[in-house]
Amino acid sequence: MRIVVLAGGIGGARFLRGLKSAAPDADITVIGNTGDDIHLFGLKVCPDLDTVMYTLGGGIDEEQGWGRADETFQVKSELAAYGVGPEWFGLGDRDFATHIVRTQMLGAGYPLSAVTEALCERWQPGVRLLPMSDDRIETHVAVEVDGERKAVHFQEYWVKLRASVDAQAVVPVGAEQAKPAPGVLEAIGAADVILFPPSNPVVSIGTILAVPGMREAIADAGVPVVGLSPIVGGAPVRGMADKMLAAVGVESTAAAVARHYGSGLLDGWLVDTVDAGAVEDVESAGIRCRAVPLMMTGVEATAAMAREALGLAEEVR
Ligand code: GDP
Ligand code: FO1
Ligand code: CA
Repeated sequence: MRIVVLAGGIGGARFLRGLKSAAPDADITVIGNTGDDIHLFGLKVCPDLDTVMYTLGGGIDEEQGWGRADETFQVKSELAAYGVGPEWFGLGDRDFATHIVRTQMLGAGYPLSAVTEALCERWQPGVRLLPMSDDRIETHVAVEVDGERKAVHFQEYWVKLRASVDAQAVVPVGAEQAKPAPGVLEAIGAADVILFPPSNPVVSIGTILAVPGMREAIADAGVPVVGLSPIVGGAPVRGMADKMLAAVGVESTAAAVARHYGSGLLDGWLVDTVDAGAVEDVESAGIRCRAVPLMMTGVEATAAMAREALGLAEEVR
């Protein structure tokens, strides 16, 4: 079975670990979000691609959900001693090596997709990890700070400002001119099922869908598209999805997120058991819906979620 998964960072990566366990023989292609990417110290950092790569490759800091296990921060403190920041973004020594290799290869002329493949040679994530695009796309968030309206990089909004101010708009800068990376449209066209893990609907999956041609390819694939809600009991399990959803005028409920994707894109939607009351609402929007446990407390619980998603895909096929 060929499965295509659109993934952000932590939510996407953890779901993929469960999916691999639930479908060990499946051929899984991951289309990763690159809207969170940021250039720091002359290096290109791809948080969501790295989170997927490290999580599936066994190098992730499990508790934190991003960055490397057993990390140290010598380089960061040496940079700070020179007065070179930003200090608000925690790049560790082990992680730095990834960004150095990536930046060196990009400088030599390799596209991000080829660089990602090369990095995955080491990590062996057990999936084919493709960036959504080789073109530079950066999510910016419009905020008002001290009466001044400005746009900040998504990482500045989340990591520096800790999403403490409301987001007025979210813009995937560069998306309109971008093309899907090589292999992306082909993987979608050859898929037997397409899954949206419980990733951020705006700054992870929304950004991937903003790449021209992506939505159409998914709709035209003619295969079941099933998603899992990242919103449980009216709030994100972690992160700032509520702020991002508010910025695009969507309520932070499992049903509202399903309606936001819409029946033109989604065939099936899983909500958590605490949101069983939302099933009828989602189904009235033309999307088949089930309520099942959606907390990724471990690989087995997550594998059960993946089996439910694949089961729902068979039902709507
Ligand atoms: P990020 O790039 O690291 O923010 O990760 P993603 O975009 O892939 O996923 C973020 C989303 O995962 C957040 O909106 C969370 O609410 C959701 N999430 C995290 N853990 C869980 C979980 O155990 N269950 C569910 N249903 N959602 C989760
Ligand atoms: N998240 C933080 O909250 N603080 C950090 O200092 C931080 C550093 C960082 C470095 C590399 C990396 O791959 C991810 C990192 N993250 C950090 C996570 C990342 O900013 C976010 O979780 C996602 O991009 C949110 O979608
Ligand atoms: Ca992310």
